[in-house]
Amino acid sequence: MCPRDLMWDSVKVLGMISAVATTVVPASAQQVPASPLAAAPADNRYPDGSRLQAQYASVNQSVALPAASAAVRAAAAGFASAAAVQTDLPDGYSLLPATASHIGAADRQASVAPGANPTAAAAAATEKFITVFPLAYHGVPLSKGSDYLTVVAGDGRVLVTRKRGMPNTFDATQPTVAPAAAVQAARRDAGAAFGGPDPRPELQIWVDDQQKGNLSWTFTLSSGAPGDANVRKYWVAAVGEPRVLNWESEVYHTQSGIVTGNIWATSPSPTTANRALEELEVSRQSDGVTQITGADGRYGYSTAAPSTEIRAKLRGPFFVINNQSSPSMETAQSGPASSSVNLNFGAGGDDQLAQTSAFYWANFARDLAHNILAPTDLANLPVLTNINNSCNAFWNGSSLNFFKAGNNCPNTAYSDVVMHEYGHGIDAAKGGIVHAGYSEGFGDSLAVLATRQPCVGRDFFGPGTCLRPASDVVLWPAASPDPHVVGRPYAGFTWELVQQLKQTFSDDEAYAIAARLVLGAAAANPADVADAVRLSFIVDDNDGNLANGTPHFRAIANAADSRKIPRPADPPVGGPSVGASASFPWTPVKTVNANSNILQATIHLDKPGQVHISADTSASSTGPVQFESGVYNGAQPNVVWTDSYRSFSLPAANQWAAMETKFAIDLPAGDHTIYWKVWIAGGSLSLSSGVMTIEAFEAAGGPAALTTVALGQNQEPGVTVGMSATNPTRSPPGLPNISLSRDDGGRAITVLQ
Ligand SMILES: [Ca+2]
Ligand SMILES: [Zn+2]
Repeated sequence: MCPRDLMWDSVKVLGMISAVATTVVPASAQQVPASPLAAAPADNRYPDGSRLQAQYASVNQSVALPAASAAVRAAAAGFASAAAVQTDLPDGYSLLPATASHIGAADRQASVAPGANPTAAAAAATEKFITVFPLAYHGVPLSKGSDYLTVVAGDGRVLVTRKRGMPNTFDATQPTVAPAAAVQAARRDAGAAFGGPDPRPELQIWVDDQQKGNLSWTFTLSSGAPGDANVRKYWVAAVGEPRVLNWESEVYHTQSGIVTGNIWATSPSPTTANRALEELEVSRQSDGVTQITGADGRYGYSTAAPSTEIRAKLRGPFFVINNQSSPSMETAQSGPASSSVNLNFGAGGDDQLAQTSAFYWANFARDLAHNILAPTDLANLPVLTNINNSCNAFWNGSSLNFFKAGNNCPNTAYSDVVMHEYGHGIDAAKGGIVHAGYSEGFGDSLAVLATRQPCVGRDFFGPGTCLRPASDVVLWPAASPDPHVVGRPYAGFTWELVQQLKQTFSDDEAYAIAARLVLGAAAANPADVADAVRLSFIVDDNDGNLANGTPHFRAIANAADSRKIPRPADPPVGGPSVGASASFPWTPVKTVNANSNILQATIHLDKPGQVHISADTSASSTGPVQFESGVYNGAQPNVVWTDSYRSFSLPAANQWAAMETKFAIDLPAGDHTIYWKVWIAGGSLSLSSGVMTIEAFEAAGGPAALTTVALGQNQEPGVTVGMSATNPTRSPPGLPNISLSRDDGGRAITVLQ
């Protein structure tokens, strides 16, 4: 007999004993043990079978059991006893199929007939076949607990039968309440914590305390979150009003609690955060049974045990901390089953915080990527912390490895770095690392998506420093022997993708969509950075046709364009266009001698659109002068959209310069007043007739289409350009200082000072 069968047998024996005890001992005389359920929260309710009337009988009847294997004999015992008791059933009742449990004797050879020798006879006396038949009334199953028990000895004698929970009256066998109405009633009763997916109601007869049969819809409501303890089974009347007849908690806990730990929330620092630790294995000292914590750090045992100790290491189904500088952290807490036994990894100092932080952030990364990881992908991954080295971390094909602090670098077992290294692990698990640059960029992307900020490697070279900001504009293809540099346009793409999506979606939605697109591409094993971007369009597509766009085409396209990564062409524009214009005549001559808005026109957009703006005139002066021009949808005279910014000079008096700007930008729905600006100091311009035309087109490929990232004039691929307004470019005398910034909508603007 295999161990599994032994387990099964012992469970059945226990069940048998308790069933007998409830009827033999009068309820008033029962000793009430300290039940582990006694401390169950008030909003849990557990079934109480004692409300059902049971009738035991001794039957002097034998059934024929074949000389065969235990399984065959058990089936025969069930079948034969069913036939024997069927005649005993009241009108309308029927037995539903059941499987007999075989207890109390070793399995026997098929060739040995029962009673053939003394050993076999002794075995037959203790051997029993126990069958619990569920019941139906006119084809409708009765709720659990209403059943018919037969106990058959190994020699074929029917020892005991028990009829339980068999009503004499029934309210109906045909429902008049719709299943959806029953679910609605239960949802009202259960509240928001059970607002998970819609259940599939089934008809059952609920037997109430008065032993009356009530036709009901039964189903389970839950929060829908895995590992969540909010699960209830409902019975709702299926005739008359859909009232709740009964509900029960379906989650059973004995020992339960939360596992937490102190971690570095960002980079290593003396200030720590206490967080729940998910996917961590706890072990119960009394029986060695283990449980895994859920997303909120909760664990709960479903089998009873006495007051005992709960122990945990920083290990679970996905990650196993293997500390290199000292024994790996452990914690333990003793407590009774009736109260929460909470464990805390109270880490202090680099040595311990590296362990808790690596564990926390590795599971965070796993969670972020769970949609593309099979349960066996990267399971039981060793995480080596406090390796006696400094300023680096690595993925080695089968483990994550983090170094101690030293040489002015922090301990590397912190969020950004853990994300980056696990990114290599995901890349390896999804078809292998086929492009080193993409792999580095994907690791950085994962860090951006997890930490929701652009710096990968915060405080790496000291407080306030950043190893690799994804907000840097590093253009594709970043030619470098260092794959970390080659990957930078991809991290930039991911960062910009989030910024683009945030124009239309909430932060949570934007990060969720970006994660889906970036991780979906990773699952498809990209050949390189450009392939990964292309795959994000494919992941986003909803009709197998990239040529007509994808739901988030505009955002992905703008993100790709921001780093000049090749991408599928814009879909053709099918939508309407609108236009607006404004002009001034050649006479009287328009004169400008200070920073001014020289024309304005308003355009109304029903929906986000791409706006093309063209403005031109001719300018002359009475002496040498330099001036700037541009357009913007705000009146402040010193701000223009960066791509509209133009510089001009008139080297001598009475010459003419063509002064023009042509520009395109995506703008959100609404009214936009576009101002044409001139910035001049120390001179005067005379303008011939001028015109500004504005045309807007329905944005191709869906909404969100907003910013284009500004690129400096001298920018080369692979060169980083600071985008900070606090970093003004000092211009030659006579020209304004200009700086690059972003307006409230995230669009690139140039500020003249
Ligand atoms: Ca499509
Ligand atoms: Zn790397």
